Amino acid sequence: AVRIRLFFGVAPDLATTPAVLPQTKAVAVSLEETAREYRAVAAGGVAVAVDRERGIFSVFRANGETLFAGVDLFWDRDRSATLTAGMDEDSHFYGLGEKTGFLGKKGERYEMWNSDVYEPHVPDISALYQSIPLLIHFRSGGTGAAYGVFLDDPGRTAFDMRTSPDRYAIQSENGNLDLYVLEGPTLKDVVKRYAGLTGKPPMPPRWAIGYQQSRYSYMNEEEVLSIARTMREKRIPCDVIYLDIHYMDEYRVFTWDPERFPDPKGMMRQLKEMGFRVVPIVDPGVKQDPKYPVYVEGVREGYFCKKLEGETFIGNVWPGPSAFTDYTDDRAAKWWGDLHQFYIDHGIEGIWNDMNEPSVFNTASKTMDVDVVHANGGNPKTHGEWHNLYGMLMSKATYEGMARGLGGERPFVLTRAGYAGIQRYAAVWTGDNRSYWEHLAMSIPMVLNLGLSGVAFAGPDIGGFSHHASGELVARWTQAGALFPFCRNHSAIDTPHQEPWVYGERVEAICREYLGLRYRLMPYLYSLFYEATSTGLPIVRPLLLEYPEDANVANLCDQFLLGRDLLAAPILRPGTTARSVYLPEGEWLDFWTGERLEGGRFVLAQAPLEVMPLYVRA
Ligand code: MIG
Repeated sequence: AVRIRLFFGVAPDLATTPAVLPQTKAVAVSLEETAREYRAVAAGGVAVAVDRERGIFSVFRANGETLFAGVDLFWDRDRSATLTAGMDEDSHFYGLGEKTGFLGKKGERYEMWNSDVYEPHVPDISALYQSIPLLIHFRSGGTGAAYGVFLDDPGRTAFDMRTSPDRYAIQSENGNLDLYVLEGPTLKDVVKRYAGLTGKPPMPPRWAIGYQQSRYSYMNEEEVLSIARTMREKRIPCDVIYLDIHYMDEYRVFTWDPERFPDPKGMMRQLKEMGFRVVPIVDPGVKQDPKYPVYVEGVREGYFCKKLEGETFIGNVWPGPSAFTDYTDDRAAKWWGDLHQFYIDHGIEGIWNDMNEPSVFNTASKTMDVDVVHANGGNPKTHGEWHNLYGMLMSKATYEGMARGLGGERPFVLTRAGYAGIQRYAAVWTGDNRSYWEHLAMSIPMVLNLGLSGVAFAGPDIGGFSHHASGELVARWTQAGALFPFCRNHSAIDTPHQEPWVYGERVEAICREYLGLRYRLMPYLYSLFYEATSTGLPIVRPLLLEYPEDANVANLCDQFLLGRDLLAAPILRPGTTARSVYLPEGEWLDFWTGERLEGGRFVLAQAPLEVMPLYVRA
């Protein structure tokens, strides 16, 4: 990779953001100067040429092939910056983390600004909860060369592959062009190089790879225990039950509601006997309450975010007016992490971070004011500059605090918001989707692009969060979701319950069978998680990643690979009992019947409600 820093006027802070791991390998670079350009050539690696007059740059491979072909570079009066680079009809774009739409991002424009989007996630929504400013440019045909551009700017940025037919644009509102070009040559190499830059996921505890059941909210001890017992009675394999915001005392984090959960230790003991883990939600907002020790200590020690003029930033969230920890301050982050001893003392080993964009109810921006200052160890940043890092640094503090308290056991953290590098600390779920067939279909490209963007451990709310799910939708979504890296059914308050048994015996049996399949595949899944920790490659993959030369798969995202060897083709529409499936070159076996099928063609798969078409590479 090569890092390129472009700035207007005063030289900026050259430190990297916390997204990038310290790089230790020294590389010899030779510099050449001609009348037109400066040229830097890394031994055996890439070369960068900078136009002396216009500042425009291009990046080349050692063999002279052009990767990033700079076209234009300018700053507006408001100091926002735009950089454009060449593309053509063979160009395809991937990555960008958690975005709406299909696998291929050509013809789209997206922004990076972590946002709590309760409205339906439709193609018009340009920013969701995660911001991963990694764009992968892949050219089909010919050499099939791929490279990545990572814009390490945690402020508001945009990627525009729509407006012009022959160039794409990268924009930064803060004018902060801190770019890394990742040279490939293959797509897999880009993904691996990006992992070398921003990190690989740690191995999760095995239970976190199991099926997980959630609800906003299981309202009290009795309800939690009855869900657990029903799972066991009905032999639905399940490892985890979630506690949403009602477990807390008036939404104060690190507390229990004394009426709903009068005996949390007793409840935890019973759940443990039945083999369940419990993952409680922890939001960043700390209730402003002079009788609440967490708030008082945070104010006294100066751990909360402050406005430029010095007063604590207070925003309304579930607990009412609340303060927000400044996770860029190491002391504050350590304090927050250590507070989790409260949960560890109850036998809890996993934490669910929500609302950490951060989402704020009463500000016009729906988030923290952009003039809040993050201390960042004496190198302060405004919230406008570092907004997209807030959620990741919360999950980092949580992960590290849990690791300190768990004495060698692997912690599990689930997060809604994140930035490049989030994979080092947390799994990601894709937020408030809906019980729409369209959202089942969209969950596949979303998880696939998250995987290409470093986040291997991801998944949607199976069955959909808001709106009412039909049994047929829950059956189909569970079939697909059983093979997603993160596998959790979750539903919103005021929607009908969505556990596998609420739609009658047929749907229940289908859920049992497919969640059972997940557990039968556990050695394979576990190995894929291990592979992700060592290479950074995703667990579920677009066919494109394994068959980049196959023109049929460039935007194929109604089917996916689990690792290299299993191909799933879920049903994504109601009342559908057959579908076409593309089998890539080679021989494939129908997982259910053992029938041998020649690849490199479309086949018609029969798929009654009990069947999700599934194939094994011969
Ligand atoms: O304002 O904690 O995305 O999963 O159930 C809503 C309640 C807050 C949003 C999360 C959702 C969770 C809900 N939360």
